[in-house]
Parts: sequence; C-alpha cells; structure tokens
Amino acid sequence: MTHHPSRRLFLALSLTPALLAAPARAADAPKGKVVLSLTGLIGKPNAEGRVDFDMDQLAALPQQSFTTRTPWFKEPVKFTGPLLRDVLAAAGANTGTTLTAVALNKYKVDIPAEDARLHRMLLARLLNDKPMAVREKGPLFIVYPFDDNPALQSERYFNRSAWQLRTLEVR
Ligand SMILES: Nc1nc2c(c(=O)[nH]1)N[C@H]1C(S)=C(S)[C@@H](COP(=O)(O)O)O[C@H]1N2
Ligand SMILES: [Mo]
Repeated sequence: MTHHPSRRLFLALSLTPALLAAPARAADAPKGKVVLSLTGLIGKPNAEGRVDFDMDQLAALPQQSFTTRTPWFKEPVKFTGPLLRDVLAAAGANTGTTLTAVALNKYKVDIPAEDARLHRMLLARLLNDKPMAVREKGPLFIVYPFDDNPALQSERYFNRSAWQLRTLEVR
C-alpha cells in the first residue's frame, strides 16, 4: 500500500497547525496606524513601492524575547518582538545586502542584511513586556542580542541598534 492511512493522518495533523500559525501576510494592508515601512528590494508590496506594517501585524508574527545588558539602561532589560529576519521575510525582502534604518529622529544607519541572518536580532516592540513610548526609544527598536556574544558589545553594533525605527530601506 503506497498511502498508509496513519501516515496520511500524521501528515494532515502536522501540516494543519503550521498553516494556521502562518504569519499575517505583509501583502495584507495595515488596518491601524503604520509604524514601519520597508522600501527598496521588497517582493510583497502592500502600498506603492513599499510594505507598510501596523503594530498588530508585527505582533501577529512569531514573537521572541531575550534579556540583555545594553548601553541605554542601567539594568538588563527584556526585549520582545518579531525577529528582524522574519519581518524581512514577511516583506519578501530576500535579496538585499544592506538595510538602511531611518528613525523618527532622522537617525540613519546602514545594517548589513547578513546581521539579521547571523544574529537573533529583534524588531523589539516591548521593553520589559510593555510597549515603548516614543520618548522611551519606541515604538520600535532594532536590538542585537548583546549578551549572546562579546563581539556584539561594541560601538559598531550599538550604532546599528536604531531606536524609534520608522523605515527600513532594503538595498
Ligand atoms: N533613533 C536613534 N537610534 C540610535 C541613535 C540615535 O541618535 N537615534 N544613536 C545610535 C548610536 S551612535 C549609538 S552609540 C547608540 C547609543 O546612542 P545613545 O547613547 O544616544 O542612546 O544608539 C544608536 N541608535
Ligand atoms: Mo554611537
């Protein structure tokens, strides 16, 4: 028998949750306030030449957390949000080599796209489980898992940690 019934049942059971848990497609237009736009080399635009996300869409992606020391806070803090690499995938941004982050305060920094593959960088939306106000470096903060690797505890990576992030230009 080529199609063993229990094997078919196993496949059905294992595939269904994966489909149900699929992240909200970036191709869906945001319903709420746009908090992040990806421009440039994006494969799934939901607006003219860009992908816009509202906070609910970012919260619907798989969430991860880590607690780390940072240059910005005296005590270690917990960050929560989607992995940057998952945000890029949701936007169909698979080909760029550089991400130019632009913040609400016009701060601008280039991040090698490779960093998002090498490190569990977060697009953090929660700080110690709470949303971040703009005056607390929110609402979105790109953070590296600084305590994973001493090499990340340097100006190079602190510079690439854009808080008040508003736009990622994929180049
Ligand atoms: N939005 C935003 N993010 C930023 C910056 C900034 O000015 N604005 N400064 C960067 C730099 S140069 C460093 S070293 C770290 C720490 O900056 P801070 O000490 O001004 O917080 O944040 C980085 N992220
Ligand atoms: Mo800096």
